[in-house]
This record gives sequence, C-alpha cells and structure tokens, in this order.
Amino acid sequence: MNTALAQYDPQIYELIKQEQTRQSGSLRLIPSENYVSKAVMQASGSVLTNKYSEGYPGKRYYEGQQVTDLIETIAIQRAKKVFKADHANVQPYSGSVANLGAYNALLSPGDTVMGLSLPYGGHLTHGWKVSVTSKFYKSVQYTVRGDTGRLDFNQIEELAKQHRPKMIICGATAYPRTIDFSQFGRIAKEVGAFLLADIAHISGLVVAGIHPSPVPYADIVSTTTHKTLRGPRGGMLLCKAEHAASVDKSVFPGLQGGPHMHTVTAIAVALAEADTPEFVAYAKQIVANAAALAQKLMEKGFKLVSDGTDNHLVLIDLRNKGIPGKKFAKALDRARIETNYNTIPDDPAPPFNPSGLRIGTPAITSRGMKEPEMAKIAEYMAKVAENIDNESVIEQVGKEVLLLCSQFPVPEHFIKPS
Ligand code: DSN
Repeated sequence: MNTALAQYDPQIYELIKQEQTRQSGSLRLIPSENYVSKAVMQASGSVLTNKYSEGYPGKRYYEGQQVTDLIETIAIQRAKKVFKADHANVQPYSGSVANLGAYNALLSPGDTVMGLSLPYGGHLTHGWKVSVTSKFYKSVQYTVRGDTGRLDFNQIEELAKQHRPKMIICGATAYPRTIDFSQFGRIAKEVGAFLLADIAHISGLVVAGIHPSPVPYADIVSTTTHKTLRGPRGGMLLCKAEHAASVDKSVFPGLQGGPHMHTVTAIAVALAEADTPEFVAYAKQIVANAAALAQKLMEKGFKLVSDGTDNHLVLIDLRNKGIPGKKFAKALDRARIETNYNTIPDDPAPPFNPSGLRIGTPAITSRGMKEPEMAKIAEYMAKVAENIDNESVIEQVGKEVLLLCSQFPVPEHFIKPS
C-alpha cells in the first residue's frame, strides 16, 4: 500500500511519513489522542472504505452487504459486551454527531437541555452558545466550582429543579476527577429528565473498570472511539433497550447517510483489543501515570485544578507561573511536547489565550512509559516553564525528549498474537 502511495502521490506520501516521524519523535500529551494498533490501522485502511451501507444489518438500502452486515453485527455485539449495554449503534461519524444523535432521539427542537459549560470542562455539543445544541434546544449550563475545580451537585440539582430540563448531559472534555454518574442519575430522575452521559474521554477507563460506568444510570451513553478506547476516529451510542429504535432512527436516516464501514470495521477490532487483560493493565497504567505526572508537577510548583487527578487527564492552572497557556503550549511544542492550552474554572483570561494547559497520558502509556518517565516529563515541562524565553534551553529539552522517545518506540502491536 505504501509503495502504491509513494508511486502515485509522492508528495502526500512524504507528508504522511513526516507526520509518522513527528508522532514518533514527540511526547504526545493531548489527552484525547492515542496511537492505534497496526490491526486497527489496517482495518481502517481496508477495502471497507469502498462500500455504501445505508441502513442497518439486514435492513440496507444497497445490495452487496454480505460482509458488511457481519462486520457491523460483530462491532455491535462487542460494544454491547464491553460496555454491558442493552443496545449499541456504531455508526456515528464522531462524538459530536453521536451527541446530536442522542438529542435527536429523545428531544424535540426547543426542549431544554442542561450540560457542563465549555470553559468549565464541558464540550461544545453540551449546549455551548456557538453550538447548534444551544440553537435548536434551550440550553442551561452548569459549571464546576472555581475554588475546588469539582462538580457541585447542590448547584446542579438546584439548576435542574429551577429549569426542569428534558435532558441532562454529563461528561466532560477537561475534568480530571471521577464523575459520579449515580448522582446525575438521581437528579435526572428527580426532575423527570433523560440522562445523556458523554464518556468520550474516559470510555477506555470505563471498559477496563477503572472508572465507574454510567450505563446503569443513563438513558443514552455517547463516546468517541479514538481516545482512551484506542480505536479509529469515530463515535458510538449505547442505550437502554427502550431507546434502541429511536437511537437508530436518529442516527440513520435522521442525521447521517451511509456509515463509514472502514471505521466500523476498525471499531470492531479496537473493541476486541479492549476486551483483554492487556487492555485493563493499559488503562490502569494510564491512571497511574497521570497520578505520577500530577504529583511530580505539583512538586515542581505547578498548581493543578482540583489539586490532582483521578483519571487520564491533568489540568494545569498557570497563573502562579505568570505564563499564558498558549505561550507555554507553543514553547512545549518547540521542545517536542504536545499539549493544548485550555481554560480553567473561572478563567479570567479569554478562551483563545486562557490560563491553563491540558495534558493526559493515554498516548505516552501506549508507548510503554511508566512512573519514572513521568518524573522526567515533569522535569522537562518545568525546565521549559523556567526558561520560557530561552530558545537554546528549549532546544536542549527537545533533544532530551527525542532521546526518551527513542527508548519507547511507538509499538505496532499492542496485543501479542497468541
Ligand atoms: N476535541 C476533543 C478533545 O480534545 O477533548 C473533544 O471533542
């Protein structure tokens, strides 16, 4: 395949090689990213990309579904098994479409929804003001507490009682603590709301039993498939049996046409990988690494939102360092450490140049890095912060990062063939 690409489009081939080299020679700390296995990559780059399969297994609008029906059925069965869910839909193109699919399954335009505000760690599609989710629906936003960085269930309950939303959305993109889904379930029940749990960030931890599952409490659970779950870029919905027909109808024909069958195929492979003791060990190490990294960063004088982490993610409040998030992220990038600048709770700075930095351990854990490497990474980050305007120090850190990366090559196979 690479030979064909090199021959037919050397320009793109070279750029892909450059990206491969870049991903291998940098510490990828963006918490929503990972490295997929070669098996997932092969499934994703397979002939399934050639096939149109509008509909669902056994009920398609195109012929030639002898194989796709089998593949999608396997993906659905594996998703139901690992998440212990009544029903799974593996067709959403992304997490955003999955969330829209959940809204569209349970709500009518104009209904009230209540989700976590974006600058406090929520997602655009949880009702943020520029998202269609606040244009088609009436959006009420809750926050985390500025002083603790944690969800405040008194505030959430009060708001829910005041606004009586038709749906409460829980889940986050920048929340370093365990989410108590049972509390959300209790509040939703109390006000007669549906509960949507977006576990895009933590779905790998949920599958591994490292984070409590929302499946017993939520009407619908949405997730991406490429973060801690370590599959291809895609989305998925899990739901209670009573919502199965509405969810399927909402995704197709409600929101999408033909599913991306190459992605569905790769999702099936990723779910098989996730259903192994090796994956459980991986998920445990993600959390252990994040805890170690958090501890070392605090020892280096970094202030962390909520003073630590329970999951894969660490949110740094940079105000005591006097460095804006964007400036730090860009300096780190020059030192081969990839992060993203992020708002912190009650951020006084604007979102395009906020006071925080978001990091996470899924990708570096896939490379086999453990606690001793977390100490090194904290040291590199501190060195860059202390020398934020000193390019020669930043360059030197970059060399050390490259050396570390060379000791932990990007693995091709995560699950050893038996
Ligand atoms: N963009 C994702 C993330 O980085 O968390 C959320 O959609």
